[in-house]
Amino acid sequence: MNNELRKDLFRSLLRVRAIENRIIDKYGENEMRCPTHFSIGQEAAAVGVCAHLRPEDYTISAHRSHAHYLCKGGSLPKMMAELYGKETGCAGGKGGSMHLVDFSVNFIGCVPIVGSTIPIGVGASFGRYIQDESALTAVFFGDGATETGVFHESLNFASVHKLPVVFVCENNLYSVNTPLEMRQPQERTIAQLAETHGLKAVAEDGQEVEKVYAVAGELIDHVRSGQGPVLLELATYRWLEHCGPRQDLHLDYRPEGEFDHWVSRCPVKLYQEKMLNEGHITKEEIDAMQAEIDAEIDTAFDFAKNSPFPDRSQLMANIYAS
Ligand SMILES: Cc1ncc(C[n+]2csc(CCOP(=O)(O)OP(=O)(O)O)c2C)c(N)n1
Repeated sequence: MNNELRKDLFRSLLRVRAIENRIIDKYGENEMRCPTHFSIGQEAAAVGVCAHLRPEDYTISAHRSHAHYLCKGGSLPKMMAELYGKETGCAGGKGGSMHLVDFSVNFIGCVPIVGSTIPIGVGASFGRYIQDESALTAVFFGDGATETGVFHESLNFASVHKLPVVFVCENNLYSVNTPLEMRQPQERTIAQLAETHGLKAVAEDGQEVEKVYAVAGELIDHVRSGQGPVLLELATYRWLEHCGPRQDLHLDYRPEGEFDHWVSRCPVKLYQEKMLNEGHITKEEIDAMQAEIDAEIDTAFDFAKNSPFPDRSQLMANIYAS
C-alpha cells in the first residue's frame, strides 16, 4: 500500500467522523427535522470498501447511510441540504437522512425498510448486467437485514445468475436494542449463511481500515472477474443510540464493558496511531487535514442552511404509483 492511499483512507475516516459529529452538534437546533441514524464507530467499513468502487459502480444502502453516500463520491453540500429538507438536497429535500439518492454518482438510494434494499440492489445489478457485465453493485446493510426473507431470495438469485454484486454486512451486533445472540444461532456466522447460497464470503474485523480495504479488494476482484457475487461480513459497533444523536448506555441493553471495549477499538484512533507510529503521517499533516475538512463542512452547512425549501408545486412531483 502506498502512502497516498494510506492518507486517502485516513482522510476519509476523519471526514466521515467529523461530518457526523457536526450533525450531532447541530441536531438539537431542530432545523434538521428528519430521523437520523449515525454510524460513528463503524466508519472503516464504508471507507475500506468504497475505496475500491469506480464511478460507474452502483451503491445502495439502508437507514445508516451517510458514510456510504459520501465515500461513494456523494456531495457533502447536497447531503446536508437533504438533511435540512432543502430543494438543493440530493433527494430534493423530500427524503432526509434515510432516503439519500444521487444518480449523478450512481448512489441509487437508501430505504429504511430493513432488508428492502437488498433485492433492489440485486434487481438494479441484474438490469445493468444485461447491458454491461462489468458494472458492479455494492449493497450495504446491517446484521438485522440478514433476518429478512428477501436477503436469502436475493443472494440465491444473484448466485444463480452470477451477478456482479458485493453484499456488505456491517455486523454491529444489534438490531435496534436486541443483540445478535438473541436473534441468530451463535455458532453460525452471517458469512456462512452466504456460503450456503453459493457465494464467496468472508468475515473480517471491521475496525481496522487496512484490513477492510485488503479483504474488500480480494472480494471485489473476484466479482469483477466474473466469478459471481460475494459477501463481506464486517464486525463493528454502533456507539450511539439506534436512531438519534445521543448515547443510550442508560438503557442497559449493552453488556458491562462492551461499549468501552469497542470505543478502545475506534477505527479513526486505531488508524491514526498506526499512521503516526509507522511514520506515514505527521501530527502537523493531521491538523492540516482536519482544518481542511472542518472548512469543507462549514461551507456545506452554510449552503444547506441558506438554500430554499422546495416549492409547494413540488409536493406531488416524483411520486410514482403502480
Ligand atoms: C421491515 C422492517 N422491520 C422493522 C423495522 C424497524 N427497524 C428499523 S432499523 C431496525 C434494525 C436494523 O438493524 P440492522 O439491519 O442490523 O441495521 P443497524 O441499525 O444495526 O445499522 C429495525 C428493526 C423496519 N424499519 N423495517
